[in-house]
Amino acid sequence: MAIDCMRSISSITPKPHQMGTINDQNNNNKPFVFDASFLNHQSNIPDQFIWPDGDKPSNNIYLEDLPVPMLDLQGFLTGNPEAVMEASRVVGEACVKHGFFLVVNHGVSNELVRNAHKMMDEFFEEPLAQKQKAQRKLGEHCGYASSFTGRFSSNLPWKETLSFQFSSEESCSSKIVQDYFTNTLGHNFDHLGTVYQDYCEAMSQLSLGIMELLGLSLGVGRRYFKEFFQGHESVMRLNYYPPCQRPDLTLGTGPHCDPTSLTILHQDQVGGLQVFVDDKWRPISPNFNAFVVNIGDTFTALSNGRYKSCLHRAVTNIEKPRKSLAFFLCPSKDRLVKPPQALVNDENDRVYPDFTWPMLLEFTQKHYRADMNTLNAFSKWVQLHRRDDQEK
Ligand SMILES: O=C(O)CCC(=O)C(=O)O
Repeated sequence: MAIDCMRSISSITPKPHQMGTINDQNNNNKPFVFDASFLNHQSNIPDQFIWPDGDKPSNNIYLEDLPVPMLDLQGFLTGNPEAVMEASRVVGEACVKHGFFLVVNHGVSNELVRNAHKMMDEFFEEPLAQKQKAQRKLGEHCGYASSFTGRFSSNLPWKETLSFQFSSEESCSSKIVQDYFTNTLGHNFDHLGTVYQDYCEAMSQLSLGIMELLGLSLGVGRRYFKEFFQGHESVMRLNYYPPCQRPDLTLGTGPHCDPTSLTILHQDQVGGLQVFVDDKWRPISPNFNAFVVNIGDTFTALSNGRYKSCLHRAVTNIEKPRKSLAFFLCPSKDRLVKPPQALVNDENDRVYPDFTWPMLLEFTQKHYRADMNTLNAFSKWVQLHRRDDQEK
């Protein structure tokens, strides 16, 4: 989850010669916008979207797909004890290696997934003014955003996103997503709210099931992490990547590890997700029947460093728009993130300090652009602040 933070639209300062290149509407000192309908025909890519040589997709020799294990959840969902143990073994092995695996027979209806993609087309094909009704506000991480509404002015991602909160807290889970769509976009978008409410509920259930397997695989029991994430306050993000005439220069999502706990991603049939393993970028090809699941930094901390949160990115392509649906599981805001005692012993010292999810979120929003070192940088930052506080 590359979490961008709003500063102000005017803080982006493109060179004067680029103004018309980015968007002709901008000539009269209007704020810059990522106008996909204009940009996707441009072969003259604005500098802000051109990544340094080391990150350019053209500089990577592509190998075949990353061999990620395919986890069949049928036996787990029907309560077959042998299948549960086998599933937890597969998950554990993947998480020690790179933290990525696929799940199939997951119990989420194909129709719901198809509708969730269809609703993305409806939203992102709306005129900009309509999408901007959900504009992400200063300091917030939910809402409609494009590259030019983030806090960065270089290495910008070639995409638009809509992010919203989901809570499994009994008191507010009933219609949090539906209410968000109605309140920000109006009643014409009620049907999107209904679909994404159902989708988030399905993701919540699936992620808690995966937490059971993660608990078993780490030897702390099936209930430990499931209970830890009860009442979770998670984020759903719709990623919309317009075609780009220079996919060799740009990235749809820059390289990052997710600071969150667990990500469940569904990509459409276009392809673009890549994971950095053994010093190489390796694609994970689309599979409509599968969700791509990966460990985030917060779970790395919960596992006392045993399970990896791995660098990944999304590349662009010249022909078709690409869509992905990302559900980011996060602990509720007052939960202390610390590994279970069973994972800390004489051979395994504590690796990361105690923290809460809002602290890490704030760090990635205000102080640090998420990359492969976020968790280490955050740990140092926490320790430094705690030392300062003690010395006061
Ligand atoms: O679209 C993708 O394949 C990856 C998206 C992603 O990494 C993110 O939203 O953080």
